[in-house]
Amino acid sequence: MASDNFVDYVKIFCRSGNGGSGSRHMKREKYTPKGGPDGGDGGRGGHIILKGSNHVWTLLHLKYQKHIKAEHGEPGRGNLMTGAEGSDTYIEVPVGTIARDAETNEVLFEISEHDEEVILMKGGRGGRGNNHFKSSVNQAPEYAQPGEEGSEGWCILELKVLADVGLVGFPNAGKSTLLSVVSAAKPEIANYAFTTLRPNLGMVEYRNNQSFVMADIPGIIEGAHEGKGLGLRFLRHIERNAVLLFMVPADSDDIKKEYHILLDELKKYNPELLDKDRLLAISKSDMLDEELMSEIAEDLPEIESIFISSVSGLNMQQLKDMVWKTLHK
Ligand SMILES: Nc1nc2c(ncn2[C@@H]2O[C@H](COP(=O)(O)OP(=O)(O)OP(=O)(O)O)[C@@H](O)[C@H]2O)c(=O)[nH]1
Ligand SMILES: [Mg+2]
Repeated sequence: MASDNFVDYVKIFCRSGNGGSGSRHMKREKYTPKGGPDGGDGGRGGHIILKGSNHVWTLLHLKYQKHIKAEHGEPGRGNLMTGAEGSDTYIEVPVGTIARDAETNEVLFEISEHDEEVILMKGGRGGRGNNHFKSSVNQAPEYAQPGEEGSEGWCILELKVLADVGLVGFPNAGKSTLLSVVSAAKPEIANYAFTTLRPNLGMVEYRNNQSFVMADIPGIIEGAHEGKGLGLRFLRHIERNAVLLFMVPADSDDIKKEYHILLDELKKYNPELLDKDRLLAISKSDMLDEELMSEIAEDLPEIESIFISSVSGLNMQQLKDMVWKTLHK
């Protein structure tokens, strides 16, 4: 069985650092007994920063670290010395991570590159020292600004599946087998439902050294939109421009019907999924002879379809051409 250490969703509580307070120091030196205000500014509080990394693949490392804090800034001091900034706290996340405000569910931003840094929670500004508040009427202000407080709140981090093609099908349709044949990925394959529990990604080499990424996701079942099974959960955040490749096995009793059940689950889950381009592959077609194939071809859903077999290799290149053409149309 696939291990469940593929964590693609975490809720974390973040608190950025408070700004340090400004100083109210008065200059007092041997020859300048009334030197006036020389209080420095407080240091800024530490930010909480998300940083994209190619070295992490999941959000597992955040699953058990729910509270993340950054340091407070130091107060300003005399002689116009600014307080030290609170150090920032970096959270390493995989490329393709989306940050949301947990309260409003609003998407804040997305990390799309290695080393990209975005502030998730800003540290408080340091307060200004009394030196700034000197005026013609008050040459020796006893006042300095307090540091601004840091922010705190719950955030959601979610991982998108960065793929160009998503395989959509009932369990056992042959999705993982297809991925294993067209890419170097080695997903688990077995003759039972729900072999795949987390997405497998594979790079499909295409003509002229071009390539696209295919995602094999867990099988989708009737009632999936009500939370049954896992497949739709991953489909939720597949790349915006991805093509959906539906897979229905050749030995299905009713290919058209099966396709429509899948489509219906997608629609009930999130109608926006229907905005994606769709293709249909009739898998395991090595089980068909010419006659059966043309009989089935008479009654297919009205989308671009192709008979394939990962076992015999039937139409593998044609399938890639079809996907490529759809991705680049
Ligand atoms: N005859 C034939 N059998 C196939 C073909 N592709 C896959 N199978 C078999 O179908 C069964 C299921 O294959 P998987 O690739 O694990 O199916 P899946 O869609 O990934 O299934 P889940 O992960 O459970 O959703 C396995 O026993 C495969 O050997 C094919 O082209 N022809
Ligand atoms: Mg599978």
